[in-house]
Amino acid sequence: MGKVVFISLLIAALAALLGERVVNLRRRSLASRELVQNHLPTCAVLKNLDYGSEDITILGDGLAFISTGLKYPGMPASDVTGKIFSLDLQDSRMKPVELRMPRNFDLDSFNPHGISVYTDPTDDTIYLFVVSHPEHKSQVEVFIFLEDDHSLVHLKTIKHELLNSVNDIVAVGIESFYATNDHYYSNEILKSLVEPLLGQPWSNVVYYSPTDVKVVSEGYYLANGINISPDNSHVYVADLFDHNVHVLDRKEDNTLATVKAVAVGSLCDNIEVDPETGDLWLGCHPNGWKFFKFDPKDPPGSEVIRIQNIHSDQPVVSQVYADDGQVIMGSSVAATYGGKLLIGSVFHKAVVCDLK
Ligand SMILES: [Ca+2]
Ligand SMILES: [Ca+2]
Repeated sequence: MGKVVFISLLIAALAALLGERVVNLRRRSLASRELVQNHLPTCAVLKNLDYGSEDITILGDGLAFISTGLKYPGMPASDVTGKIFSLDLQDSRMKPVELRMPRNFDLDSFNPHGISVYTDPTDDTIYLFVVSHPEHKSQVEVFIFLEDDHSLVHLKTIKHELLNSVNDIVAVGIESFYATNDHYYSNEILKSLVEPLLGQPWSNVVYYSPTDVKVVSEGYYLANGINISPDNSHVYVADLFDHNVHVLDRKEDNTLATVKAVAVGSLCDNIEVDPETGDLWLGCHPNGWKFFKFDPKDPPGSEVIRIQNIHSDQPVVSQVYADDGQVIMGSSVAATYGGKLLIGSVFHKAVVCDLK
């Protein structure tokens, strides 16, 4: 019996076995509500970013890094190779600039996904960590950013068996980070067919340093975005399918302890944290059916959600922006600086809006 036939039979058997439970679980986790438009007064589409801008992060001086050209199984993708752009939010021209990549780096297989920046407090060197999926595998590329030269210097490639299906990372040192694995399996068929059907909470968070690699939090349906509080005491993880942002307490040994989950009512992707207010900004998918079954005639929408006072008894969750897909489809990230809101997407455009 061929492998594909066997897998198909296995899926059919599992579907029959789990039946209604799976259908109900999927229906709940994919959320099919209709979106009411909630536009901001002034938004503009950013130039040169037509093939996704899955993740964005902004330095303290308003310089944003943007990953583009992600090829993710099941999502529309272009033939354009992956790139990293920067955007100076202090410059009113709002023009993204492609960063020059090192000569010794394999650009053809570069498939950038989640990103994170770490500034070394001892010498202000800026380290850019990028999740990449060459041939749909997962690895983390570490670069140094040379601002005057608009270029990246490649330092190293990090691979590990625990980093099996990485979505996003948050760097906590020049060689250490937390990463989300959005799936349990690495194999494409198991990952894209069997795992979604079973709908089990097998996704996790891994801590990585050169001397210590371990699973530090588990039990997620699809752990996606990850970020850290401005004082580095708490880690936040967005579970796309349970519609929560999980708050985790960071221990001395870098393990994470669950504090609480904050309901966001949407399929939230990446998380950015405002360094001054500590507010969380989330790029979310309001309708999972439309997002996963992409149809340009009935496009997936976009939604930006902010969480204020997340550590208080009553966090405030509010929708800041919503679009039915006419302006931007499949928003995956939202980041703010100086009254501007940047919204990026998995495979579509990026826009910049005035918050007021
Ligand atoms: Ca990120
Ligand atoms: Ca993501």
